[in-house]
Amino acid sequence: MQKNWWKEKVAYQIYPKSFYDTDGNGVGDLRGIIDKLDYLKELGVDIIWISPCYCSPFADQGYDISDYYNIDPVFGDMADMEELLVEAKKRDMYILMDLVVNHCSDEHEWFQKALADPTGKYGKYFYIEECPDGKLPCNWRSYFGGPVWERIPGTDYYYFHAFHKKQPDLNWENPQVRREIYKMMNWWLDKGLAGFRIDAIINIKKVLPFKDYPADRADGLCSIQHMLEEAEGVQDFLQEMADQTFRPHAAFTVGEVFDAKEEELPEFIGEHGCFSSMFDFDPTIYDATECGWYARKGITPEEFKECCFASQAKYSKYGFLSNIIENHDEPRGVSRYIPEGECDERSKKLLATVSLILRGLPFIYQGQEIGMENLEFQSIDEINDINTLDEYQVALDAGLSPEDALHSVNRFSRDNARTPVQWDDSPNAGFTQGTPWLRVNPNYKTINVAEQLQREDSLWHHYRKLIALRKDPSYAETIVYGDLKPIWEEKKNLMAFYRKSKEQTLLVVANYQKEPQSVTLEQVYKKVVLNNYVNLNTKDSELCLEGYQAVILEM
Ligand code: TEU
Repeated sequence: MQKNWWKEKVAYQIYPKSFYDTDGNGVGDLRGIIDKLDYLKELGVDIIWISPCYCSPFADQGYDISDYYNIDPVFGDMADMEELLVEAKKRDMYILMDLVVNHCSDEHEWFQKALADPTGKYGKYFYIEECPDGKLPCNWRSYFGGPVWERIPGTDYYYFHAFHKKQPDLNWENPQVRREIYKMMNWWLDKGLAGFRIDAIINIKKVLPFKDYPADRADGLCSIQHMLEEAEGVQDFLQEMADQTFRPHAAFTVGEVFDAKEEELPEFIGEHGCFSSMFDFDPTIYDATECGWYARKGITPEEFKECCFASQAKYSKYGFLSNIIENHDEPRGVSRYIPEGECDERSKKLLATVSLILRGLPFIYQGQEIGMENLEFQSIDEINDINTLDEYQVALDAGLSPEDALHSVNRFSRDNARTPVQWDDSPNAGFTQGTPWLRVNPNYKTINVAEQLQREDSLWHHYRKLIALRKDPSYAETIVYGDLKPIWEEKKNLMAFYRKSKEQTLLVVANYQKEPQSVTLEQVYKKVVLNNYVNLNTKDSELCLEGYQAVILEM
């Protein structure tokens, strides 16, 4: 395995709207990130990915960009961004921005010009088709509901949007569009960015000409998935992008790549891959269905374990994964991967242990380090996220009562992860002096950063120790570059694996249930490296683990 500086680091995702508000407008800001850099440094974070903070009308919370070269005033200005880059550098930290180039906002200048002249130069920046008889060019369903086509008012022209209608797709087949995008990326990299997280990137390649696939719901539309499976040639664009931008800057990049086929992995993350790394989404999509969120059944500890081990086996042959248990599009990891009613600090520490010691680069999502949980939204009016609002409608259309529909979408709502970070137990969890843009989880009185910082045995300190272990010269080689080998896979609710380097073997054993469970070690251990419980009960070679106990042993 090739060594790279970034493999030895730990990354952290900031969703700026909900991180820390310094000006009292109820929305987090760049100065808030600057204020918290020392906090993140203390935790052990090196790489920070900031979700979009460019100018945006916020139809999709900033994933609809109207000006790639400016900061939205709600977050501050370019001087703040420049200061953030300088302050991060002083602390040996690296800033990644979110690269959202499958689409822009309908309020972007390019699209405004396209609207004014659909067949002109800027019309060709997008996918615009004339449909005089109103028959759409294809029957694909947009990710946020309804057809991917939207009529340009007062004309017979329709434009394509894979996501919301305020997110028109950029036409990557047009070399001029690609040049504009690379120019913008280089402009940012020259400013001192370490790299990018790359949004929804598989979608840039379309099967053309547009055509129908069999409908998969009563709306007569089909999932875009069918098209993505057939599309070929995304690598031509991505390799060109890497040559023109990332490679000359030696940038670090992590791709949001869903459902890559195994044979494509070398092109994504191999030695000559277009990206440094990509996220492992296999556990997050494990129970996804074509019907919608309401029909998802959730994931058990056994299934989570199988998923993690399968990903490790699949990706590790080709490159270095980025591991997550949550992000801004997912429910909170502790609410999803710990069975209902069993979520407490010990089980949260177990989840932290198994996910941070897997092979790959850990990305911690803001608030994960204190175990922030899902929020049970009381009414659909409390939901801001367009994805959730659409899935609520899908559930109603499928015949669920409003209560059941709300409950079913609550479990997967993207707003679960977007509630403000709980800094302390003062009003609004210390996130803002104003009115927070999204409801604060009322459990902030007990789950907050201030309380966990001062308590040595808190989840926060457990994360700090796990991160420190990854960097400790006595263990780093094994944890970062070592092989991963599962053991006792057949034992129910036990997640255990070896991490091995030439010189060293570590064993992670996690009892993923509330009842105690025992295992017989294959060899004696030298040392308990980390334990989420006060002691470790051993009888000869037998380990007797308490419910949700997780240990790391040096063999
Ligand atoms: O997400 C891409 C994506 O495929 C999402 O539709 C994802 O499947 C969904 O959010 C899960 O519920 C990226 C961003 O991460 C997301 O926040 C944006 O909404 C989306 O792109 C459009 O830019």
